[in-house]
Amino acid sequence: EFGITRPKGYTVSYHANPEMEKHHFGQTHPMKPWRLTLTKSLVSAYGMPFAMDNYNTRAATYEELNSFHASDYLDYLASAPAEDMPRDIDNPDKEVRFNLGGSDCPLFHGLYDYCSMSAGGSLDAARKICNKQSDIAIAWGGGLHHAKRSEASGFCYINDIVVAVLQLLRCFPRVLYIDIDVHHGDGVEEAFFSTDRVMTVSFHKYAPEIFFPGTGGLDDNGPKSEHNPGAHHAINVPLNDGITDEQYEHLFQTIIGKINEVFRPSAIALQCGADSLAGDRLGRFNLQVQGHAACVEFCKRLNIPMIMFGGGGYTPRNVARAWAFETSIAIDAHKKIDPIIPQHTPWRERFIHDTLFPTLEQILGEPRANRNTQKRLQEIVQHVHEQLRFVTH
Ligand code: V1S
Ligand code: CA
Ligand code: ZN
Repeated sequence: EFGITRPKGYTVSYHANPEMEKHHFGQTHPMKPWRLTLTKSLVSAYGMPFAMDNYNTRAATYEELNSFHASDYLDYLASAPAEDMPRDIDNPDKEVRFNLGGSDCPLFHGLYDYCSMSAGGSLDAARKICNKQSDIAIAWGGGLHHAKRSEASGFCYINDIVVAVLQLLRCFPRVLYIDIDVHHGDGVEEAFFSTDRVMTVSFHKYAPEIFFPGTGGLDDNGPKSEHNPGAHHAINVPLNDGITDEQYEHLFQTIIGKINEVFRPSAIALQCGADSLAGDRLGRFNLQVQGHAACVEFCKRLNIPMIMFGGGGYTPRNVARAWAFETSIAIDAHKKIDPIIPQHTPWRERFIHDTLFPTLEQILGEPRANRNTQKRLQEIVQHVHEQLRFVTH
């Protein structure tokens, strides 16, 4: 592992806070902040920190969160009692209004600290990109793409991505947001609906009514009014169960390659949700670490300043594999690292299989049926190309 050296000619920064990882959403809740600890343990076991600038992230301030979120929402988030505490008499009303305290977005101990640390990491990453101290900044504790201005949603309370992209917009004319989480990046899409300075692209499982959050159809490209500069700047790639590495990589490269030519982003915000991997507790796809990571590598090769965020990912061993390998891509060490997980990796037994790249059979037993036809994927590419004809600057 001592063969891992700093990449030549560019800088990568890694933003994490071990305090964040100690928070718990509750016994049965799928979101396990501990997956960040497992990721860091693998990144460290491979010696990758030697090749990066490592920052212990601070909590974002109220004012920073306020750049996107409403004050009444933040005030409530900061003061809301944990679920097992005595409730305030007028609060049930606010919990409903802000979608807090249900099973998806429980009020747990230290919630505000957890949220502000997640956003602090993403914001630090954005600042490093802005002031050119980093070319790639990694914030695996962020990527919480569902949170709205005044509403929690789908395990997300603070939209760290929106806060970070708003920071990028201070220094870059155009930002491309790409989302490979299995869920639709609805919160980020909605936040930038009315600007042509941000293009959002989400790849996701789409089945309204039965799969969360139910939005992100092929035809949903932003409000199409004559006066909306943001029209056509929301791109959605709705997919069915069981998509394979080969199909996904091809689709991703075709679509992102074309968007890069047309939109010419000056910075990229890449949400790397790992619930699109095969074997994820909530996911539906057949992606392996190789296919997921190929998307990251493709973005890296565009040579545009980039933030890599985390996001979903509910089978911690697979999340750690993907994000550790994607960290190695950022530092250009992926061809050098041994696929066998180092002997001295803490919690090594949690990985079950001792490789970074288990086979689909090892992950799943029986692979999930692939419900994506070539014909449908072609239609999606065709539709995206048509949308991009409207994009000029
Ligand atoms: N799919 C799914 C799912 N599972 C849960 C869940 C399960 C057990 C619990 F103890 C608590 C919650 N919730 C959901 C989804 C939300 C998925 C969020 C994904 C987040 C992300 O990866 O994109 C980014 C971090 N919620 C729902 O489907 C909503 C319900 C409609 C059904 C489930 N119940 C529990 C809540 C309402
Ligand atoms: Ca997505
Ligand atoms: Zn997700």
